[in-house]
Amino acid sequence: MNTTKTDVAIIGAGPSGLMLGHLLTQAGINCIIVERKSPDYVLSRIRAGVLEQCTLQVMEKLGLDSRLKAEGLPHDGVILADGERVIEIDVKGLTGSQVVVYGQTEITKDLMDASDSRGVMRVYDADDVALHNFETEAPCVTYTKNGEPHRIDCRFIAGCDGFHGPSRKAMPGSNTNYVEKVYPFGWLGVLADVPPATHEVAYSNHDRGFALSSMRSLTRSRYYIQVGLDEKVEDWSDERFWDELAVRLGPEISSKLVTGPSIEKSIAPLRSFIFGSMRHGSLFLAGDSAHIVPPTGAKGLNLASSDITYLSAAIISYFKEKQSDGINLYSEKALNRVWKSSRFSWYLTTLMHRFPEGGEFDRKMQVAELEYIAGSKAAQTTIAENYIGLPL
Ligand code: RFL
Ligand code: PHB
Repeated sequence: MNTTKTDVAIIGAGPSGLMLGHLLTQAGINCIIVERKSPDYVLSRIRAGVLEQCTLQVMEKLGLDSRLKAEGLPHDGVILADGERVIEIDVKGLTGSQVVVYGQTEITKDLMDASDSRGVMRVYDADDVALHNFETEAPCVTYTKNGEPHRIDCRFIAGCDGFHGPSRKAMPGSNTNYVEKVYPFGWLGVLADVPPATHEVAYSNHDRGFALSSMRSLTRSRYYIQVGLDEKVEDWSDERFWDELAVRLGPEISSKLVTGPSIEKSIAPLRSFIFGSMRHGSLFLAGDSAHIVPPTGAKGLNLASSDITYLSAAIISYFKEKQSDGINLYSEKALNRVWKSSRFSWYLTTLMHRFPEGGEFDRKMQVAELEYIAGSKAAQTTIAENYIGLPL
């Protein structure tokens, strides 16, 4: 057995694990990130695109925001539509703040590219990662690499290993201590090198179902449509996707729709999941390992950033100032924000999708609510302040 000692063993090299690894290393705290996949695989996952201030602040604190500042596209508004009407919400005017469109893949790349020069230790292609003794103050993480067994002894373990990783599964009550809502549909997403139809992100609730217009750059678009859980990607040719999208976005937005060959196409199910506790002894959960939100509202990556902001401060204060308040309050503080973001994601999901069991009454309520939002500054302000992200 090859044994190493460090302060914090971090499981998972997605955005949560990399942000935490960088913040701890910057503060002079030793850590090692252990990742199951290869660097190329991690970078090939197409996911989030809308960044709140809390994510921007992490990158700024690390001094890794030069590309983000140069290439990220600030968005001053967001659009809600119902297939006919287009409601433009002036997010900047109502809140004084903005979101920035910059792919999660780019954030991950920026963090990965700076890891070696900053001494952020990472192990990729680690198999059989397992957590031990985290009820004590001397936990450890074991894994195998190229068939060789390894062990990392540490003071804390940070479970940043996403929804399917081993950290939450190792927690007591992993099968019972959670609250979940599974939605009866998924999102079929397409990435294409065509100019976006809207500059602002547009969420549309058409009679035929939900559609979303988003972008990664001025020449790369990201679109989604709501599909049934039994749908298969193979059944959606590019042509069928573009036709359906155009109808659901409505005539005004789709008049600016430019189509082209897809470069990625996949279906993601929608669910909300919140685990009851983000700490047990020396083990902390952060990001998707502790909670999942449906993508409506773009909160997932941003919640990972707020978790990491709280967790890094707590761990730094523990090592540097010998203070335990931060680690003791971490779970409560992080979950407080998670619930509020989950509420907004649920609200927007409920408002903007067609539910198979929903009858005419539900549809009329959605239309009435959109009508109300269109005419109410108070309603638009509520949406805007949630969209830019609630304060930390
Ligand atoms: P990740 O990104 O899943 O990373 C977890 C890492 O842990 C590794 N891992 C393991 N490592 C070692 N041993 C094991 N046994 C392991 N098991 C797993 C994994 O390989 C992986 O590298 O979680 P993290 O870091 O917490 O980050 C969370 C975000 O990725 C996620 O919340 C967002 O992508 C959600 N999301 C969005 N969030 C936003 O803020 N804005 C958006 O616009 C947005 N759009 C989206 C999204 C997620 C989507 N999908 C497909 C889930 C759009 C989509 C379609
Ligand atoms: C995206 O650009 O991928 C995106 C935008 C807004 C969302 C979800 C995903 O709510």
